[in-house]
Amino acid sequence: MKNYIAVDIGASSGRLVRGTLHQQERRIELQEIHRFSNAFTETEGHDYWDIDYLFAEIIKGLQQAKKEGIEACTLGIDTWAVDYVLLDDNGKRIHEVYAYRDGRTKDAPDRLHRTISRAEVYSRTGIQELPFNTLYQLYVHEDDQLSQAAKIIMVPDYLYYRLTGKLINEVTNASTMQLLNLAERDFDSKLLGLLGLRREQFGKLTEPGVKLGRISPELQRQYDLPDCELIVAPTHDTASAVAGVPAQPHTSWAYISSGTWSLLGVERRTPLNTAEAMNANYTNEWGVYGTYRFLKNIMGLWMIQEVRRETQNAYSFATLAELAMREKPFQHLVPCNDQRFLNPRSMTEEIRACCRETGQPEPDTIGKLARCIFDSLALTYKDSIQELQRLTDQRIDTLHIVGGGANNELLCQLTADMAEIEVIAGPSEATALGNIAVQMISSGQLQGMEEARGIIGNSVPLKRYEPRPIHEEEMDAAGARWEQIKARLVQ
Ligand code: LFR
Repeated sequence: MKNYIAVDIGASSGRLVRGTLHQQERRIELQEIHRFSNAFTETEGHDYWDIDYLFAEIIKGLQQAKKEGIEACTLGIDTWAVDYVLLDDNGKRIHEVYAYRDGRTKDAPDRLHRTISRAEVYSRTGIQELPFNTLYQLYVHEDDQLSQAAKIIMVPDYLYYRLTGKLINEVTNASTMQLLNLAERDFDSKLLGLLGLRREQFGKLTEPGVKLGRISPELQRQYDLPDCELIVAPTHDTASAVAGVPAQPHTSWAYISSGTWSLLGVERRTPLNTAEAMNANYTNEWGVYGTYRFLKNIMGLWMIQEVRRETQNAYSFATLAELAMREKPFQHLVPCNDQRFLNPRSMTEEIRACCRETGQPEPDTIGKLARCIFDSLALTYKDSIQELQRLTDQRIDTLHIVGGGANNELLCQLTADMAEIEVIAGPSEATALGNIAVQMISSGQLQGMEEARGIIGNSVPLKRYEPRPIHEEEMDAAGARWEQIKARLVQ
């Protein structure tokens, strides 16, 4: 049976997962080969990723695959987006890779938009303003390094480069640079000009599914790796996750890719970069096979991950959900998308301070903190679903929740209740499945996305949540407070 391996690296962990296709049963079987942790660390006041460590973990995972009897495979890589690597003429890294939560871009949007308006950037790129977009990161990057850079590629492009020696800019990740022109489907010359960059400093824009060739023979010999053919995955993890949504054809669906971030949106054939979409901060990231991910970034499980980390990981995520379930709902609400929660010194303290400032009692137990986060996320999802229906002029019947958050029953049920929508939760491994599905399509094993999504839906148990009636008085009081809190949101 053919082996398809997904390297899927998120902000808090990475894994190598093997997929095999059982044609008769119409399902993909996943098996985790190797898992490792990931985190950015602070050095001299800045946050960086350890990219050599990530590369070494990929090599370890491939060696493990060989030990488990995998002699040959195809391989696709996805990671988070927006972070980049500058290479010199010899293909060597010029700098360590800044992590997008690093505070150096905090004021960059305001400064850059004195030169070019937000509206113009949005109409060119269709990308929502997030302070960490590559556009803003490059804007504040050390000038001498930028001018020395022979190539500027994204993190997964760099990992492909280390494995094969081939230099590309894969499109789903490249679109998050906020430097691609929607109409021309190439780098935007005006924006490059503003940054003092040239088109030649980027690689060839490359679509997912393209075959890149084998792992270099030197690496294969040096580390005794399986014989792997690299296929360009949707290298942005969110693009892979959306490819892995088990949507049924001819239904009207939205998704939340629920991990460190909650990415809530719809898949579209055409971008939607109107003024209303810009004001609501919706993005048009490029997806697989010419689609667009019209979505919004919501702060997501990062908030609970951070609160948990601050307890020295004393509680499992399941325990946190249980503790939250025992708490009275809607006692403490925070506007999740306030930038103050992007990378605070202490998430616990930041949530408490926000409650204090908005005249609410402070969540003083771990259960109350967890409840506050889940209630606030569910209310944010509700707002975004309504917004999405308005902006796209489309009724949404089903909300697919994929990613790790699909396992959080409390949050899934709360979302169904708040947004008054049917939720289908799973698969939690949608990113790996989407990555692998594109490899299978590229290898001619699957016909296209429709077939892939059908098979993905058949591969894992999906859980359905119907909206339950909400206690009206409770909701009215919470709703009024929620509106007041949001009105104070500092974007
Ligand atoms: C999710 C994600 C989001 C992106 C953020 C930063 O892992 O890739 O899509 O906005 O991380 O890259």
